[in-house]
Amino acid sequence: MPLHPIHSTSPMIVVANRLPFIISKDPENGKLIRKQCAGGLVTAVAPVVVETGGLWVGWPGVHLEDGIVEIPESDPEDKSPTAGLKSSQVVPVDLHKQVFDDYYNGCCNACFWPLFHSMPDRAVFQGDKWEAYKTVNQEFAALTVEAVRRLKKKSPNDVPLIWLHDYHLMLAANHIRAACELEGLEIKLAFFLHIPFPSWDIVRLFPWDDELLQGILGCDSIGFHIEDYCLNFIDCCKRRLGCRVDREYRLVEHNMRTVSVNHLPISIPYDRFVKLAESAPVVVKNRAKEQLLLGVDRLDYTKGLVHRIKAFERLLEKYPEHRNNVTFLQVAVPSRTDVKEYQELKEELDQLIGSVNGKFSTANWSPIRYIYGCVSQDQLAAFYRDASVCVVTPLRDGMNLVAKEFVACQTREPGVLLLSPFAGAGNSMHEALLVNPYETNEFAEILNRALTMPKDERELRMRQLRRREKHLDVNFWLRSFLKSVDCLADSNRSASRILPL
Ligand code: GDG
Repeated sequence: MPLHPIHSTSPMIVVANRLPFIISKDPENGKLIRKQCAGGLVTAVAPVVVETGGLWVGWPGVHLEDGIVEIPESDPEDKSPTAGLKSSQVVPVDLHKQVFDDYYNGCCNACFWPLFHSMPDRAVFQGDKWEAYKTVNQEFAALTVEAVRRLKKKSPNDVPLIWLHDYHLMLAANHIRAACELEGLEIKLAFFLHIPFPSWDIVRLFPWDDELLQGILGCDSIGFHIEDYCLNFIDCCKRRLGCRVDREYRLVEHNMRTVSVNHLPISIPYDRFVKLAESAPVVVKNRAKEQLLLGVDRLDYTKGLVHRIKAFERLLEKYPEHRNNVTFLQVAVPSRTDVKEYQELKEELDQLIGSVNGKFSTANWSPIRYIYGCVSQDQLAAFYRDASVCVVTPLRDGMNLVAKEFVACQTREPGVLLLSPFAGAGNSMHEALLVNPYETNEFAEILNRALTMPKDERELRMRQLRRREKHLDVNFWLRSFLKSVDCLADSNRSASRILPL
């Protein structure tokens, strides 16, 4: 549960590509069990779904045709945020394997992911994949309407709040709206995008951009991480669809409805990370002798991992005094491993890291420690706490939670955050050192500046960063969202009025 319970006036139906846990078979007895995903979204939102008696609609991570017939109840020992979520509150979306593959890999990952990260050369536009995307969005919509019926049967006067998540579900809203209107079911519809919303120049490359924009506009309220993405979206609606818009109040008129566009920067369960850091095992014993540069990312081409290693190599060339003292620890979580581009990226990174290590390693020291895999949250918190510098340098990123988690875990000697201006987080974490990941020399200079920054400057910067992130945590994000859709129960309203630092 969140530390400060957040009350919604409406039962919430979350609709996301994935359920808040993965279902798998217990290897010992073959029984179905829930495996937790510890993301910020689940931590913040699952308790509200539990508390409002709402529902979570999503793909269970396996195809039901693989033999899964029902959602298991949570384990009695389960202390995760989804523990209170009864199996009756979970709506699994059963999708045909081929259709799912075309929708998920063919359209979401091969087209929307690169396009929305402003990398159009990587985007593949295929009509049949777009058709699969439409089909899957209709299926999600149909199950969501079914979920509304269930809630209405139980309490007819409630107005369910449907919250659609991310680029997988940009076309579901109009189907839900039409079906509910036909049956006289009153609802509120909101959408939140976790990745950037690019400029009109990029969006117009998508051959079916009008359908896409109209799909998103099926919601009453649309949320993006930062103001730039809001303005990009509003601009697209005006230029492609000819909508009347108000940039100042962030409103778009479409189909006789007024849609509000809100910037809602997502964040992390700050206090939970502080607690983790306080009890995490020691990684660096003596910072005077050993400095850790840390990178934590999914292995994805948007995260700028190759650029980062090249800059570190340049640092070691230009500033040999760092050799033997500084280690770059990169945690790269495997992601989309069946996609060729991701396999190629892994090979490129493996080779680059091998060559840098070969070039500089001595009998007692190697410059790069590379973990290709997922570490536990305790271990992650230990890395965050003991790192001298956290290097968050994506080429493009919706927000980036790693930057925020690092700051929360800096409970001892203050380190330095290096941040790309192309991450949404770069918009508000002003005390970080900003670095353009494309400029290797400048990048190496800033790495050196971070490693040699005086303690009082580090302290000052980190104190400010921590104050802001503590206040603007994931619960603040959730409250701001509920306020924007007018679903925040009164007892919480005053808390959300406190202005950011
Ligand atoms: C998308 C958007 C936006 C990473 N390695 C390990 C591990 N992690 C956890 C981190 C963090 C999460 O994964 C990564 O979140 P990011 O925000 O950095 O990036 P995406 O996965 O691309 O997320 C992004 C986000 O959605 C939210 O809206 O900020 O811009 O791209 O929480 O801690 N966790 C564990 N072990 C690891 O090795 N346990």
